[in-house]
Amino acid sequence: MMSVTTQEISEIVDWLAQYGYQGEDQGMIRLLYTPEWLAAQNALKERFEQAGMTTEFDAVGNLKGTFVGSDPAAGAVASGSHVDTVVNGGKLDGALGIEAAFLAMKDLVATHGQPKKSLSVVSMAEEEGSRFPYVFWGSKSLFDLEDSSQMANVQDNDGVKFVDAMRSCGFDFREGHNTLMDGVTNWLEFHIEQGNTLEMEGKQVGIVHGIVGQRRYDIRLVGEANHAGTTMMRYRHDVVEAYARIVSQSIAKAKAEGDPLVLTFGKVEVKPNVVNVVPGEMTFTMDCRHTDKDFLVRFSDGIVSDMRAICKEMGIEIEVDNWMDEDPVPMDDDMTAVIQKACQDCGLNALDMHSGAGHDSQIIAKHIPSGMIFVPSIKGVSHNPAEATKVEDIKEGIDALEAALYALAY
Ligand code: HGY
Ligand code: MN
Ligand code: MN
Repeated sequence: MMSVTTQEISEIVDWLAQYGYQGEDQGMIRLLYTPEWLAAQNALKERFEQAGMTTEFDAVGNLKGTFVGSDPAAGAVASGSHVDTVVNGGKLDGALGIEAAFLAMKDLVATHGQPKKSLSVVSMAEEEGSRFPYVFWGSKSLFDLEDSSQMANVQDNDGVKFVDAMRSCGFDFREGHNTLMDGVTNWLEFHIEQGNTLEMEGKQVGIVHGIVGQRRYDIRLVGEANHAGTTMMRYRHDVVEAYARIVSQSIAKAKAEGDPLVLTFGKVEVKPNVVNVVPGEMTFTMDCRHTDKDFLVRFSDGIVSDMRAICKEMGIEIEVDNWMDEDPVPMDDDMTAVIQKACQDCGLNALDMHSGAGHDSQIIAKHIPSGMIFVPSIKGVSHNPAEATKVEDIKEGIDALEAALYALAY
């Protein structure tokens, strides 16, 4: 067993990356319901079928490929991740989880024949929230949790409506129960760590015991656009000054709290964004994460009230939209034990750790016993064209994935 080769890994990573790769500097852009997204899903479907899998799309565009098991009553073991990327991301975030599951399952069937439980690889439609302000659209749809009423008027930065983009790819809102994950008894997600802990600790794989909670916000400030030359400083309602005070004060508070709290102001748009105009309006985002739910709520609520106080003092209006609020989620103990034994059997030195990144598994784990395997990210870099993992590390991780899938499905 364990004969997935580094050549197979390199080939499939570059093969799937062709759908949305923008070159070395721009990296990957494969956003939900874009032509490159659809091409990737259809190419995966074809590749799954060529390998002897049955395939199925659900209403919104989640794809599943299955090696059918000998005992239909025994259910299925599923593994996979999300096919969408961030803007200017890497080739591995999400995609590698789909590729690793496919290669591991294909090798298991080639080595051991038909499994008792079916083996299913899932290519989730969307996880990042990079095109539309909604995350986990794919995994939430699997469990009838997606809120389609929230999407009716949602559009991307170019004004393309979510509904139109979805229907242009031949998909639509779900009607009734989503059956794609019916009968799945165990879930495993293989993912790059996206941090530098494994590299710093000299470990080959990470066994994830829990995923952080995260809260994401869109914030809008309205001050007063004015002449940069004639408006004295004391008469200004300058939204960028307010933003600068908010960000520096909030980041200082986050640093004072220390790990594992993280706080990010990742996106900012200023209007009119002109050199000689005092900025009158702006929107920006905030992303706050922690492993402890109560602390996350307390800290992030505190930051929002600080924002309001600064804006009140400066005579600036503020609107806060907390559009994402996901709890920290533990992985299943039995699944973690299966992964630990698989790593031991493969002679890998594993690290028990939490995930600072959000993953589909934090949605799936609430419905199906779930576990995650991490492989190291070189220099901890991710969400960046330079995102990379040594192919030998990926192979060792897939060995552990394969051993875990064998223990669960044969
Ligand atoms: O943002 C995240 O944590 C994930 O990569 N979507
Ligand atoms: Mn990501
Ligand atoms: Mn991811």
